[in-house]
Amino acid sequence: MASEFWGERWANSTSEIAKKYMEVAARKKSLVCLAADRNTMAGLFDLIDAVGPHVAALKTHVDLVDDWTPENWAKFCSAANDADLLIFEDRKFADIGKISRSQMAGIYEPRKWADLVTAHLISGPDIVDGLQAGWSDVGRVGGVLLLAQMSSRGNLLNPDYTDQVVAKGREHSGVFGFIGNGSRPEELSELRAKVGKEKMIWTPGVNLAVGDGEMGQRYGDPREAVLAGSDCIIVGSGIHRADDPASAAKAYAEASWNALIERES
Ligand code: 5BU
Repeated sequence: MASEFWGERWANSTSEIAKKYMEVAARKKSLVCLAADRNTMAGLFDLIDAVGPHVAALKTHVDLVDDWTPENWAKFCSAANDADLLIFEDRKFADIGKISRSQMAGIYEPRKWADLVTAHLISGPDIVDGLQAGWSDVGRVGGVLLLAQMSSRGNLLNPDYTDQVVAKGREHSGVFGFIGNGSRPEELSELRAKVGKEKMIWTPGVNLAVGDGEMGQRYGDPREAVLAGSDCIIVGSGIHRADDPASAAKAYAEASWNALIERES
């Protein structure tokens, strides 16, 4: 079923997790990853209950939850799995391979619950092997999203850096895809041309209210991001700060799904 909607992305994909994501997205008719940036466990549970049916993945910052405990987190992850959501820890790893592997353990132990994590390639390509080794240490598989662009104003990921990240990441089976700048469709189209047809591009910096956000964040339109080559719009405050998060999530789901159909037809 997913193949009919995802076209060349499905046909070219060699990643088990990318296929899982495309299937979930097709079941829910949503290319939305909710940035679940709430700082209490209760707030996070409420979000899953409200928006679970309308989003395909949940992006977490595990270290910003004030009342985090391993037990509560395990329950939260199991609720996310029950709601058919991929779990994506936006940890932005950046250290050498060996340390990144160790950081997949530690107190939070993302190797046990995260399907996806973000990483900078600033320290070199061994970071991807380190993160993959972290998952294999507990018999799991996961995917790395490399930061090829960022959504924030004045970031230092210039086009030359982006090119190098893409050139190295494209060839690595442990790389699920790339983070692109959802606020600038023209930059995204260029990124898609460099990435090619196979790997995913996921984009933060997306909001139905286009423009500048808080503290240097910038927002672009969901439909335009998908048409420019994004495979998943990462939306935070547009959903979790809405008066009615469920209706907001539904609106983002429809915008993203309709854009995928438009893009592939
Ligand atoms: P917002 O509320 O939709 O602005 O939340 C955006 C989320 O995406 C937030 O969790 C950031 O950490 C994350 N993000 C981002 O905004 N821009 C980036 O370039 C990257 C991640 Br990478």
